This record gives sequence, C-alpha cells and structure tokens, in this order.
Amino acid sequence: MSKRPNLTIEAPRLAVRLDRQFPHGASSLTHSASRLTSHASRLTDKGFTLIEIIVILAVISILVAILTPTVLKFIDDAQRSSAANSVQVIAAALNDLIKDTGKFPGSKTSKNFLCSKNGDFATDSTSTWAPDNTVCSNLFDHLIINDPDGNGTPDESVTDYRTSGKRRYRGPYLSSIDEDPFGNVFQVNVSTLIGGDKNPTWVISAGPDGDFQTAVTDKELSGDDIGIRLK
Ligand SMILES: [Ca+2]
Ligand SMILES: [Ca+2]
Repeated sequence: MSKRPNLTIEAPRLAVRLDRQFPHGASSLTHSASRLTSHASRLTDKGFTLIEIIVILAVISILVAILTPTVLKFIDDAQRSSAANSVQVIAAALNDLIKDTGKFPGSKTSKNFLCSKNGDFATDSTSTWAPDNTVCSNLFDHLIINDPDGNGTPDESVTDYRTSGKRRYRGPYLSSIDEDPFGNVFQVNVSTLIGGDKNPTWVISAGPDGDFQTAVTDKELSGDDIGIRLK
C-alpha cells in the first residue's frame, strides 16, 4: 500500500523551491521566456542555413548536369581541331623534307611506316597500320634530326639525308612531335611514296576512339579518324 504525501508539509517546500528558481518573480519568468525564444530563433536560423545549402547544392547539381555535355563537347572539338592541325603540320614538314632532299622518307628506311616518337599504338580494326615500333621509323629522326636510319648518329653521308649540295637536308622541319591529343602515335604509311605505289599516303591519327577505321588503302577517311593525304 503506497504512502500518501503529506500535503501540509510538501506545499511550503514547493514554495521554497519556486522562490529559489525564480527569485525575481514575474520578471524572471519573462527573462527565461526570452532566452527560450532566442534559443528557438537560433535553431530556426540553423535550419534555414541548412535549407540554403541544400538549395545551393541542388542548383550546382543542375548546372553541372546542364554544362557537362557542353564542356565535354568543347574539349572534344578542341582535341579534334588540335589533331587536324598536327597532321597538316606534319604533312607540310614532310613535303618540305622531300622538296629539300629530293628523297622520299620511305626510301631512307627499311620500315613501312613513320610514327611519332611518343604515344601508344592505337588499336586497328583494319589491321593495316603499324601495331608497334618494329615497323615504324621515327618521325623525329626525319623531321627534327637527320638520322633516318635511326642509329643515333645524324648526318651520315651515306645512310642519312645528304647534308651538302643543292638537294640536302635543311631541317629541323619541326620543333617537336608529340603524340596525338588522345595519347596515340601519329602514323604515316610512308612506303607508299616509293616504287610507283598507287595507294594513298596518309598522315593520320586514330581519333578520339583510339581505333583505326580507315585502312591504309582507303582513299577517304572513315569513323572518327583524323588525317590528311600526302598523295
Ligand atoms: Ca644515322
Ligand atoms: Ca578512329
């Protein structure tokens, strides 16, 4: 059986505790209410800031979703434009080399292709391009230094382009040759310049997809390949 509280004794005790809690009566209660309101206001402020952040993040996400395709297309266009410019520059330099020396680069090397020094070898759906350096003479050795035999000794009178006479090597024809903008080597099917070969001679990049769709014997470009014909 529970013990009932003695109200006669508890009432004065409660009065004493209230006096201790609110010693200034109504003014103290008003002050306490004000503090509660302030605290609530701060909480509201924090909640509003959070909402603002969420809204900003949502706006940023929408902008990224809208702008990303545009930016990617801009980058792709810039890379394709760079590759198109590079094949033209390499082709012009090869024409200058041929005009100066009176020699086709293919006649100065036993390899069927010229390839830029840096970069990976693109995959090749046509199976007609150089798969690796074993069949590539370095464009660097023709257009930047006079060492088409690639033995590391430029300007050799017999194996390299002539260095004297009216028809002689007047390079360098370029300051540098990098890989294409997609990380692969530029290729030139240079053997087609000699021996009355009827096939076209391409200076070519495999393009953004890193795969050749244009065969060595094709007269027109295919896929996203980027190239220019020397003949
Ligand atoms: Ca040499
Ligand atoms: Ca391609």
